[in-house]
Amino acid sequence: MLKIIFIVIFIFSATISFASDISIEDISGVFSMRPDSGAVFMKIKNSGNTGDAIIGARVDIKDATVELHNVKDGQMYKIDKIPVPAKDTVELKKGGLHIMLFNLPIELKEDQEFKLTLIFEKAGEITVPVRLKSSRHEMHHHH
Ligand SMILES: [Cu+2]
Repeated sequence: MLKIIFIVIFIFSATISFASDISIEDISGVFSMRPDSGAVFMKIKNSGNTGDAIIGARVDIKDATVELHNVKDGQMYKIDKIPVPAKDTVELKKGGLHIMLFNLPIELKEDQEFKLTLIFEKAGEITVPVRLKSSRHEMHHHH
């Protein structure tokens, strides 16, 4: 009897994880001018028929804080959610929407992997690996 319950739970949870219409591609990250902050970029694809939105995020780094940001007239500002419309792809990129990391420890090195968990209104939590490049490296590319 117990065995049957386990099997049922397993199938149920497997269905949930595959039911998500959200997929995440091209993840990149960069340290900001301040070494204790950084920004994460990616493409978020919604292949479903229902709109979704990122409503929060966290990282597995002690004391670090995470905000959803957008940029207007060269100034970034905090937003409450990042909408991901049905059958659409939202691009988080430099100069636009991004995930902002604050209070990063001095020990966090370039290319050191950590986990970013995005909280979606409908799809729930999706965790992806992230590495930050130094901003000097990034500036070199853009100037
Ligand atoms: Cu920002």
